[in-house]
Amino acid sequence: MFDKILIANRGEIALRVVRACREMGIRSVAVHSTADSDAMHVRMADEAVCIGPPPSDRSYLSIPAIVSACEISGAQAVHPGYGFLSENAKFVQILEDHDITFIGPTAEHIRIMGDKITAKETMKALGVPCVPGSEGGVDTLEDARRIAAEIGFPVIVKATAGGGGRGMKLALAPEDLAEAFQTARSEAKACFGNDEVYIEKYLQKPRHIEVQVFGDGKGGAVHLGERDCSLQRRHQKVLEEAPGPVITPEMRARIGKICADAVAGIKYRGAGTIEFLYEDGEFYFIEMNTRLQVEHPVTEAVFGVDLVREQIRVAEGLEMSFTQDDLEMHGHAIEVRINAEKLPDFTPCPGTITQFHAPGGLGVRIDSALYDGYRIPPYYDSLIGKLIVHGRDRPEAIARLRRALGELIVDGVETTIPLFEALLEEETILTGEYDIHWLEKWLAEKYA
Ligand code: MV4
Repeated sequence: MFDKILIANRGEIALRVVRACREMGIRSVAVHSTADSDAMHVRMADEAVCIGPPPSDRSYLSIPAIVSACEISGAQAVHPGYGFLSENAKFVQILEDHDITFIGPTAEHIRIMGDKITAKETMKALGVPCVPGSEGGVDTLEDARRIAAEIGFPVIVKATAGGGGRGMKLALAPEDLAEAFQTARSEAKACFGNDEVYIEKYLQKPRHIEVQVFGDGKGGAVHLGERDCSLQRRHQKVLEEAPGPVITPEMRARIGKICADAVAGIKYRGAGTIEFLYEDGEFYFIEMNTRLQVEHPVTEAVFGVDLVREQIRVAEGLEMSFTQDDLEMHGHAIEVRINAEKLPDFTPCPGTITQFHAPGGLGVRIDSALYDGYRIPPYYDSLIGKLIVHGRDRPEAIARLRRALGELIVDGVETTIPLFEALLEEETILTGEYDIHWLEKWLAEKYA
């Protein structure tokens, strides 16, 4: 049993992990940059270690600084949260070399899923439906033309080292292919030091549906349904919900079993997310994330489980505390991301919080590291909190979200709160009939 866990992160997710540790009777160690000395995660953890100056590459991304903090504090394990070092295979390898447990999957699984071609080949071999496209990488324009002709236009050229929307080029018609292919390759080389690309059929109006999976690392795995994360701006999620408004129980059971069997097949350990594009009743795998995600609370709400607690359990070699048969989905949950950003351009807006009031009541959860007088540093991500609501059905969750947004006060900086108030007036949001392009189109019209 771990008696001390170091949290290699900051903000609301660091606090989220502190809370799970405390409930499990495990001591928590916060790490922080000099910009975060007064941060809530530092105050709430049992101990704190300063790991460097404000820039992330010298603090939260510094492997030597974090390994040293483990040695100083005597932490036996590291929870990486999301972002930062959470999907860094080298970090996991180095922790292993120091006999420190990484709370997450193996370095090998992170490596496989980090290379998008290998991820897709692995998933395809495990029976997961994928977007039609090239078998592996495409080296020449000649091959690109042949494959594109086979699958039909439009096609998308993606960097194997990309992901999350980075390193993609669209070719609507044959005459666009040469440029898409060449630019994708040269940008991939410049951005990732790896020019390998692959080609897929471009789906024109899909939804982004992701399946939450969880493995025990010994060949046991479950799924915890899906989240619809189609509401994005520039590949940043804005609002997420579970279950997906258009996913039936039969579809959930079918794709869920495919995903659980796939991760069981590779003896995956911990939390993972299998991302799909969903169009005309079909799921198409695009990527797998090997971390806990920002939006995990909507899954926790509808399944009533603590995913961080389970991550810690399986990292210790314990069994998961539930089986697939134990898991029952209840009601509907919605998360909105509160960012310190100024609309309509979403410009980051660091500054001092002059007043913070969190909403409460039945079915309302706030994950935030804010407090009155908190100074948001300019160095990090602009996410300052998440509001998660849960209701017996989608209309009840929406009513609760509207009510909770009315109670929420974040003064001193501009935030995305007004965006959600406006979205809740939209028929498309109320019916749930949006796709991945709806939000950007709506923003362009509204703020034209
Ligand atoms: C696609 C696609 C259409 N067809 N792949 C963007 C992020 C990365 N995870 C994959 N992405 C896409 N891949 C094919 N074959 C459209 C997107 C995409 C997108 C996906 C999910 C959510 C928002 C998006 C916004 C633009 C493009």
